Amino acid sequence: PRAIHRLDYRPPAFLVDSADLHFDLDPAATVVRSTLVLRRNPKAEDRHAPLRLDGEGLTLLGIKVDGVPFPKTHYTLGEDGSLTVPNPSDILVLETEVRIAPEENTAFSGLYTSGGNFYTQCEAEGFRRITFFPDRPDVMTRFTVAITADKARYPVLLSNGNPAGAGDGEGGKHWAKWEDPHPKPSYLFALVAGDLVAVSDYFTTKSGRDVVLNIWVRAGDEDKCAYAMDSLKRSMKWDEEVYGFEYDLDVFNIAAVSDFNMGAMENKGLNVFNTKFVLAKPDTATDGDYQGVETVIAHEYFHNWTGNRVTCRDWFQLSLKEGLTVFRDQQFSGDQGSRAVKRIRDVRGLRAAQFPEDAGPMAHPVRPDSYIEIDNFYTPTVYQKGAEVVRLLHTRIGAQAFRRGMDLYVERHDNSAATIEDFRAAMQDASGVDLSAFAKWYEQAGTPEVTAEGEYDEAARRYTLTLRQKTPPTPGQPEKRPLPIPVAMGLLDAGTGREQPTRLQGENEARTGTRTLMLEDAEARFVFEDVPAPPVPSLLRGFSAPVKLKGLPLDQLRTLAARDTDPFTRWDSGQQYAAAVMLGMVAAHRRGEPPGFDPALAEAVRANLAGADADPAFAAEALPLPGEGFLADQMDLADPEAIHLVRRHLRRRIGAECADALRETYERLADTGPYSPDGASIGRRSLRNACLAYLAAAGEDGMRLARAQFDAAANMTDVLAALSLLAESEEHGPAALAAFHARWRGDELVVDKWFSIQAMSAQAGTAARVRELQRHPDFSLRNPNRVRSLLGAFASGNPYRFHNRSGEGYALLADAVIALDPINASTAARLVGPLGLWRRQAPPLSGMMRRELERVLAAPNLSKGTYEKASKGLA
Ligand code: DPP
Ligand code: ZN
Repeated sequence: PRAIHRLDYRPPAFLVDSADLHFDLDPAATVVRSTLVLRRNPKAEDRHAPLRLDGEGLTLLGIKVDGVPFPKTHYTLGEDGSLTVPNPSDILVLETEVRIAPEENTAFSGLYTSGGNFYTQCEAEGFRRITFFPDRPDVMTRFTVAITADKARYPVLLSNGNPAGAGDGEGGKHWAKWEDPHPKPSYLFALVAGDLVAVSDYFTTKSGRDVVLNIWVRAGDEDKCAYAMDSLKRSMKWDEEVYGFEYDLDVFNIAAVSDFNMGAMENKGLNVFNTKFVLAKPDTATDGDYQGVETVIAHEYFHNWTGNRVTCRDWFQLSLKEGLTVFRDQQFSGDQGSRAVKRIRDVRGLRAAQFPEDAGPMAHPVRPDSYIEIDNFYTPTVYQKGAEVVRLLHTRIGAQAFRRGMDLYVERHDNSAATIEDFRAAMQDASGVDLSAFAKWYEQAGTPEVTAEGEYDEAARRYTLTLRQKTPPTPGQPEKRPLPIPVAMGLLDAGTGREQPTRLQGENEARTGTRTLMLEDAEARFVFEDVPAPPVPSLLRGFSAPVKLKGLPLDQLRTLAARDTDPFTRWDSGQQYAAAVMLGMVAAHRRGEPPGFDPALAEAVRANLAGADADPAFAAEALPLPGEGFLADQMDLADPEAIHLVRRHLRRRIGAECADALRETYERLADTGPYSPDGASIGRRSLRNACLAYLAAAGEDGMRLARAQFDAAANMTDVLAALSLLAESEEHGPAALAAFHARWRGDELVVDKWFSIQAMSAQAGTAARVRELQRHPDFSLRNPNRVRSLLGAFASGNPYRFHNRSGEGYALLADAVIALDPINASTAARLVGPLGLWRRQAPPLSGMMRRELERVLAAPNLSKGTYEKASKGLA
């Protein structure tokens, strides 16, 4: 397989002024007729370039140019499936008729069937599996779509844009026509057809237009759409208020499908969603699911302006739309509830997924330089780190200038395909701030490490803070340059813990509250005057940059955890303190010494519970110990077993020492009244379940409490929290799991949870159990949600048992990847990721992982996506 390079970008030879598509739908043989009005691109470099249209797996039935059948001698069909016209005229009308087989499409890219209905997924390169087209995002076209299908089997016929007619045809068929007035790239094309029902509502835009909102689901799921609809309306309102972005069609359709490779897709006017991010009701969906629905609905809606109206020139610019849109959905979710708690959760996610990626074999810049399979680059780096980089710009120029920059960006690039440079230029021009140094954040992979050193001069009442940065090498980038790093900070008085005003040398007046220092070079010194006593620096408030802050002394972390004015730093300092203690215990364990116990950890839990009423959601974030992945990430070589044992030991010990306070909080927060997914209620449930987890870790009393909660709870959040604890118990686990399955076997999203809980169990037999579960009648490799719920959860969510000394965890993952690759390559390529991180493990684990990766690479006819992941993992 060949790599595509960013610097090889050339403008397209031809543009498509309009595309008229006609679909005659049939699961086994759908016929697609396309009429393209093509025109040579005045900006193309080669004025005589051939016309090349992408295609993949299409059976060509007919072809005409300017209304006349086109002889075979005038075009060629390439081995890759493409169609080339070597000597086209500068303007031509190309008509093609092709046949495809949607029911055989198990890759869920292009047009496919699921549960008897038709759906599409075209990002990034699925449209070429539907018809011949220049399938690249910088070709923006006006589409009209006509769909013909059997009326009884496919009563609903949807595509992008506005409805433009419908009627009955012959032989029990009917048709519908859709017109999208906005030019768009082919990756935003969508078609949905089948037996679906709509939950409908409307939204009045700021200029007074009524937009019809429909969520299309299978009959029986109508009662699970309310939260998605509510989230959609709030998103539409928020985008008008915060960015001035108004919706631009008469109808906004969302269709939910249970076979979907990703979370959701922002197709113009017709979003297609994984059911996981639409369907929610209290007895089947957890608080986390509700938050996922809100976030993803907002994210896809926000793409209407950042992604659709202004799209990406090429796929190397993917973060232009994804980083920006994640940033926008994070702002939105923060505005719906607690900004601090939202920030904590987002940073937790970044550290869990993006930091390891940035330290592994697939490390790549936010704007990558090359790829073999673009599907492999829908990554935490492009999305989450991309959002952090947008946040850096926002922090640097301020909210008002950022808004002016967005206005300018859209004014300049509406209805066109832009680059990351274009975005930065708009922000720079609107703010008047030179942002050129920030380009490096898009170009350089790896997570910078920042260290701080403070020096207090008592006589001069002067405090000197030295900040240093260093980014470790990543594949293909051995040398790293310093990046501009905004460090939001303040100084606390070490004695009282109170925040001090700060005056930097050269400033006339002291400032109160958080200020931002810019670390632009490898090292910078900041001298603070009038500092009456040695201070405790509070650094990286609000996580002002996606870096690792290292080496703060334990006593300072404790002061910050107890006293800092910034909630993020308070939370993070507590986690960093616990992590440092736990890593010390891991080292002791490896030396064969007893683990010991730091009473400060129990004190912190008690203090947290005592103050929990002020902000239960924050307390719920602060209560649990840092996760196993976070700890592993801070070791030169991970030791998943030692980490797990230390963490389990501590949970048990804290659970026992703080039992009274935990129990008291648990009982005080008992849920009364109907379920509500608002932030405060979620916070109370999270805190209560965090207490329960400690109590259950401490022993049988807690387990009985979990059993009672499992039996009595009326919402899935509480049921599942209890079940995950019971599943760790040989006594309670089997009965609870069986009862859960019997109750929910008809609900596929809940059955996914049943698989995940077992995959994430710390019990000794888990790897064998995961193998066995692949033969369960409810398991199927063909459903991506099911694959993720069992195999993804095991490999990414259960480091202890995935890294079983026997190696059986690795072998079962490799087997699954090899079996899945011919069915659904893009999901297989995602699944292989954890094996690529073998360098993080010590022998003999690393060698076993490597051998499984080699076995994957040796599989015949490997897809290019899985090849890319496996080969880069071994390189
Ligand atoms: N573009 C989708 C998203 O919204 C994923 N393909 O992230
Ligand atoms: Zn997106």
